[in-house]
Parts: sequence; C-alpha cells; structure tokens
Amino acid sequence: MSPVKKVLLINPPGKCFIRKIDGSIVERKHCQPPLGLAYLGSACLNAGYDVEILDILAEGYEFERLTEHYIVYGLETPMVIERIRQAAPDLIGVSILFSHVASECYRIIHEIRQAFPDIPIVVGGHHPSAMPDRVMANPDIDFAMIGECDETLPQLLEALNGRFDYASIRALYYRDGDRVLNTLSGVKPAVTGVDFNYYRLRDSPNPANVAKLAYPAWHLLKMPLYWTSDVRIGGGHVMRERCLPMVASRGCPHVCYFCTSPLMGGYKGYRQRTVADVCDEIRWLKHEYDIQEIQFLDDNFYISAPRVKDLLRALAADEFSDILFSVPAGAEANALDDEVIDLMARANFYKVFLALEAGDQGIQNLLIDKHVNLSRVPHLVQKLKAAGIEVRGYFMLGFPGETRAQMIHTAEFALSLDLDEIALSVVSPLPGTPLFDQCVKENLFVNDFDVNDIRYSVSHIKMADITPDELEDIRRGYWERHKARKLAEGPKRGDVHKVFTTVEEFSHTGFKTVPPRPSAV
Ligand code: B12
Ligand code: SF4
Repeated sequence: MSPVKKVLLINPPGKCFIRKIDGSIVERKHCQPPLGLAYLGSACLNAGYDVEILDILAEGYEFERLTEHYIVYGLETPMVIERIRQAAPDLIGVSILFSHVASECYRIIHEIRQAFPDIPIVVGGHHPSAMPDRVMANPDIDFAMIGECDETLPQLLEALNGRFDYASIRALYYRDGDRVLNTLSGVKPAVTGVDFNYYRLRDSPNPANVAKLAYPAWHLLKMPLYWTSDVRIGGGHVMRERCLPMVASRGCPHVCYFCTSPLMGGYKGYRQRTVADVCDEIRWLKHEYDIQEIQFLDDNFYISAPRVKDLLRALAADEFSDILFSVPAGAEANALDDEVIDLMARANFYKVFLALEAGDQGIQNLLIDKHVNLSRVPHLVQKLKAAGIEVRGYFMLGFPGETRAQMIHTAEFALSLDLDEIALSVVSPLPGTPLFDQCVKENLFVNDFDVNDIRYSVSHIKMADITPDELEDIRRGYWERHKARKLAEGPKRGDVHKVFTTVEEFSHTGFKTVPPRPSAV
C-alpha cells in the first residue's frame, strides 16, 4: 500500500424536517464553522499530514433538495465526488455530529465508497460515539472513532502507515476481515446503560490537557461563507458579522439523563483551559481574522464560579473591549451569582441562555442533574436584565410520563418570567443517554422512530395524554404569544443581526424551497 499522506475531513449536509400536518418547516437552517473538524485539521497537520476540509453544508448552502419529510441542503453528490477526486485523499473522515443527519451521511458515504472503493473511510462525532456497533454494521465504513479524536485521529493515520498499532488507539472500532474489533472491550466503564457506556476520562480517548491543543485550523475552511449566509453562526443570533466559535473548557461534571456530554466529554470529564491560553487564542483570532464576536461552545461554561470569574476579569480587559461574547449552550442558573453577572456585563457578554428546562421543581429534582432552583430564577432574570444582558430561557417539553398539565405549567412558567426570548424544545431521546435507554426498555418510541433520522422538533416519545402534534401546537402557541408580547414592547438593541418575528420567518429564513401544502402532497 502506498504511504498515507493526506486526509480529507467532511462536514455533511444539513437537513430540516417538514411538518406533515401543514407542510411547515420546523427546523432551522444553519451555517456554522465546524469547530471539531478545525481542531482535527490542526491535529493532523501537526502530525505531518496534509489536510483538506470539505464543508458540504456551507459550500452548498444554496443547494436544496426536497424529500418527502425534509429539506436537505448542501453540495450535490456529483460535486462532492468531484471535490474528492481533486483532493485525492488517502483517508476520508466524515463527521456525524448529529443523529438526524446520520441517514444522509450514510447515503453520501455509500456514494463515496462506490466512486473510491480503495480509500478508507472513518467516521466520528456524537452519533458514532453513541452507537459504534450499529455504525460499523454499515459495510461502507472502515473505522469508527469514539469521543474527542484530537489525539486518536493522527494515531489512525500513523497506523495506516504501519507505524502504530490499531489495538493501541483508544476507542477505535476497526475491521479484521469480517470481524469488527474494538479497543474498548477490556475497559471498565464508569456507567453502563443498555445502549451506552460512559468512560472515565483516564480511560477515554479524550485529551486530558485541553490547554495543550493547537488552535483550530480555520485556514482550511472558506471562512467568509459562514459570515455571509442568511442564517449565520448561532442560527442568526449573533450580533456581529465576523464571529468565530471557541471552547474554554470541554466536558461537564454533571450527568443529566437526557444529555450526551458524558458520552463525548467523558464521565464527569470536565477540563478547563487556562485563562492565559484562552486569551492568547482570542488575540490570535483578532490578529488573523479581525474577529468581532466570539461564541464559547463549552458544554457548561459557567459551572466553576472561581474560574469563570477569573476568565471574565481577563476578558473585561481593554484589549478585548471591541469584542462581543456569548455562550449559546444553556447556562447553569444556580452557578450565576451577582458577581458573575456584573463581570459578564463588564466583559461584553451581551446575552445569556438560561438552561431552566422544566417549570416543575419535582421534574427538576428527579430528572435534571443541575437541580435548578426555580424560586431564584425571577430574581436572576431581573438582575441579568438590569446589567444590560439579554436573557433567553431554554425549556424542555415532553419527558416520558410528563402530562399535558405539567408541560403547560412549564410553558406558563416561561411566560411568567420577563425573558427576552424563550426556546421550548421537544425532549429528544438522544442515542447514548439514559433517556434513550428508558425509551427502549419501556417501549416508549413512537412507531416511525428511526435512530438515524431523529427529528428534534417533533416528539418521538409516546406520551400519556398528548399527541406529538398537540405538543408541537403548545410549543408554537406559547412561542408566538411570547413573541407577540415582546414585539408590542418595541425593538431590542439596534445591532442585533436578525430578529425573527413569526414562526414562519424563524424557520423559513434562508430557504429557497417552499414545501407543498399537505393537500398537494
Ligand atoms: C456548536 C453546536 C452546534 C452548531 C453547529 C455545530 C457544527 N457544525 O460544528 C449549531 C448551532 C448549528 C448546532 C445546531 C444543532 N445542534 Co448542536 N451542538 C453544538 C455543540 C454545542 C458544540 C459542538 C462543538 O463544536 N464541540 C466542540 C468540538 C471540539 O467537539 P466536536 O464537534 O464534538 O468534535 C470532536 C468529536 O466529535 C470528534 N469528531 C467530530 N467529527 C469527527 C469526524 C471524524 C472523522 C472523527 C474521527 C472524529 C470527529 O472529534 C472532534 C474533536 O475532538 C454540541 C454540544 C457539544 N458540546 O458537543 C451540540 C450538539 C452537537 N448539537 C446537538 C443538536 C441536537 C443540535 C440540533 C439538532 C438542535 C436543534 N434541535 O435544532 C441542531 C442541528 C443543526 C443542523 N445542522 O441541522 C446535539 C447532537 C446530539 C445527537 N446525537 O444528535 C449536541 C451533542 C448537543 C446535545 N447534547 O444535545 N449545534
Ligand atoms: S449540565 Fe448541561 S452539559 Fe452538563 S450533563 Fe447536564 S445538560 Fe449536559
């Protein structure tokens, strides 16, 4: 075999679900630079390999394909094949970050396999990490890698060159003839579910010291695409054009029963970068990309109060005064005290997304590992707003066994707070979580459930006294009531990139395709 020199990393297309009942699109179009692939790119470059990244979604943002249930957007397959031919890689890596695009990834991988039967294909991301055995049942896939692969992907390249042993690569699934082998079989998980294992950090493939990682290789991506699409970074929520994501920590110390963080970041696998390292990366982003805004994609940015205060003090320095910051993942409400809020305001954190999840303290204490203290929330919202910070609340509707009355209670709780925005999400049984296990064990999946085609905006869980469509009506109804109230209050601050005023605008922005109304289907 000729030496392996070049890897091509692929970000798959996007896909949005169309609601059967009225033909409306219920998911957002996105265009976000893939931070994980940029990290993998720099890891492979530093190991001496040539790297290209093909972002099928960003480069083909304008190409839409209407299927029975979805609008898929991204480069068309012949274009992808041609790009691979030009790149001439020795290994192709496909990111399957989201379970809802797994079926689309398999379709593309199959086409690639047909066109390039000799190029090995590796997959990674949340979906393969949750179900590597089932992913490896696909004969088009040669390798599946679990967890954060900054250290293990370069090792795979070395192994393909005969300079490293497959058996020594942590959390690797590979083939030996007809057999699928994996390097986790002798490792004792911290938690074993029916359908998943959580590994301690020391047993996982994840980098233990995230301060030592090289900065993401953004130069491998066509950055202006992310700054100019209709629905830019953060789903349109960012304020400034030149925005990039970064992480100040990886993993989370909690183990919420619906969340995949313990699967990807490792069981209680919270790791911090040093404040100095984070600041150095921001200086570099300013210098290289003239960056105006940064989104921290940490799983749980605010969890450690002393550390977050140190970081916020550093970000409040004059040298960063021209940069805006936000953290789109839900902020742990209990971790936000008055001092953190004052420091956030000083450091230009203009918006906070409170992870409140449920308006019922019983559900909080039983299902949400963060145990949000709901009685504190109204004061917290007022304090944040008084500091000039916009407040968005994240809520979840449709836990197994949750009744219609409890969902309405949560939605009413959301309305009762003086929030600038509310996001009411449907509880999704993500593979690799205890919630998914519960649905398997108790036979709670709705009949058309397909784990490779998860729809995040429609419930997959059989509920006691409500149908998925009724749940969607509650979700939309409360969102619209809230939006109408906010519109009546007048405009928000002037430089917001996009303010969506209706459900239609929120979900249709960026789409060219208009799905047919159901009668015409
Ligand atoms: C940023 C983000 C987004 C961004 C886009 C992400 C992107 N393209 O990069 C936006 C805002 C668009 C987004 C949207 C959504 N997201 Co999101 N998102 C995240 C978030 C917060 C961070 C991802 C990240 O950058 N992490 C940091 C980098 C360093 O890690 P990483 O990306 O995981 O990459 C590492 C590994 O996965 C692995 N790896 C990744 N790719 C590959 C490829 C190969 C070949 C290999 C070997 C390894 C490998 O190595 C990487 C380096 O360590 C994660 C949560 C999380 N903390 O991971 C959720 C997460 C990925 N999102 C999730 C979901 C559900 C969604 C939405 C469906 C939400 C919704 N209801 O609409 C949408 C769908 C978007 C779409 N395309 O349609 C889920 C996915 C779970 C699942 N099994 O599907 C996650 C895990 C959050 C959660 N627990 O619920 N998201
Ligand atoms: S606190 Fe957030 S990131 Fe951590 S496990 Fe719970 S939901 Fe996941």
